[in-house]
Amino acid sequence: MTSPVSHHEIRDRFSRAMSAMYQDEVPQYGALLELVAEVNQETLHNDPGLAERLAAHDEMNRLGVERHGAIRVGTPEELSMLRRLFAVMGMFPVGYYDLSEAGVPVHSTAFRPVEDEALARNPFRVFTSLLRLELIESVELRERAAEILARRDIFTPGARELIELSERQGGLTSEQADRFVSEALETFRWHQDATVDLDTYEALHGEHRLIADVVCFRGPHINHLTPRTLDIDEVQRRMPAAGITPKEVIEGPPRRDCPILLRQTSFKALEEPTRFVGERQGSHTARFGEIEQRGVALTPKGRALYDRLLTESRQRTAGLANQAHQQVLGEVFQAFPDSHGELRRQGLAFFDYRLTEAGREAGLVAETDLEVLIEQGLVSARPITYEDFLPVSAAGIFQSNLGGDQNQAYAGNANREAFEASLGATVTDELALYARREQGSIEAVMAVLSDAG
Ligand code: OOG
Ligand code: NI
Repeated sequence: MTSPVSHHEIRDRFSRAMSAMYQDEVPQYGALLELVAEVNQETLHNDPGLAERLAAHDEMNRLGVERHGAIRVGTPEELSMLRRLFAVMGMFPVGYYDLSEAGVPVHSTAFRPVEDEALARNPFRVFTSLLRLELIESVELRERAAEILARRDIFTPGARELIELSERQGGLTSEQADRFVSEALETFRWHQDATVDLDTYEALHGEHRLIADVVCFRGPHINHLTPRTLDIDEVQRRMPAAGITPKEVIEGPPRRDCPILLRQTSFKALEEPTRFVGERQGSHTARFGEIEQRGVALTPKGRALYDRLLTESRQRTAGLANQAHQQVLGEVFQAFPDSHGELRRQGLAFFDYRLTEAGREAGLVAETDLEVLIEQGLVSARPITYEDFLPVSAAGIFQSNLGGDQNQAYAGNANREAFEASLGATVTDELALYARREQGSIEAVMAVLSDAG
């Protein structure tokens, strides 16, 4: 093959193409992008320290291009082919999310780049859910849904060919990559025409709106795209003036000096005219917009504390509007240390350790305690950004866009093995990725400072 392009280049082209298509399909998403860019710019202007940190941590480049999207598929074949499609772009399944507990009959993973340089280049991720037909109670409906799904092919012949070509050649040329992007895009496009009649749609919808969304259309339309903001509270506040109706509360942890994990909010899904088989008109709500603000990745110990505090806050926040909700969350999260030093010393968050200039000039030193080395100015510690998702928040996003409160838990619980069997691969444990990155950075620092080098 002559001059292949990198997987990262293909991912970058694809994420731009997706964003352009979605702006075209959902004009409110374009308005949201403008608002986010405006607030990001103001935030950087008002906080030069933040701007410096982002630049130093290689995060400034990605800020403008960063986004995630979400899709839902119906069968193991669809999921495993998607795995191969995303691999062409250097995106791999990371994490397993069970949403059945929150009353959403799916389980999910996120396809995303894994390596540092890949994330810095373009961290595009796609939250991908597989419908769990086995959770549908009515046998008749379950069989009906399976039958409908078995009849569709969500990939174009061109996409299938180019995926195989990429696997055979170990990559694509620039021209092939462009064709791949436009063929792949077809899988995620919105279709106004349902593949079923209105009665079938309504029967599936009655079982769960999500089932109708997955089963009744030609493909897994991208249901939202999510730019990254540096100040989610401000974007939420300004949404109404920009003509966008936000979901009631921001999901995730409260505002803090040292942001942790992920905060998210979205705008309500649009009601879209839909044509059903038999020429009947109806509508379907599927697509929305979302924003996210990312903070530091937590260790298992930090995550346990987060989960505990979130659970503790749930009763107290139930039914509250966003401002009051955030206030209560803030109070409960007083118990979560809010300085990088404490997060490190208590082993709550992951950091990337580097030698400072003084550290590089220091030669060999006897000290091996990282905290002391940091105090001495020889080593610096940067928070590692959380690149993944949160099941409770994801359930909140699903729910607000499915409308109503169908949040009765399903009896069938997490089933990672079944998901991996459908995927045709294991999912990478996200915590192991952060731990490996932190450990690697410590070893690199120590190799230079101590005799080990
Ligand atoms: C996915 C919702 C979850 C997130 O950011 O947590 C999600 C969906 O609605 O398909 O995108
Ligand atoms: Ni999302």
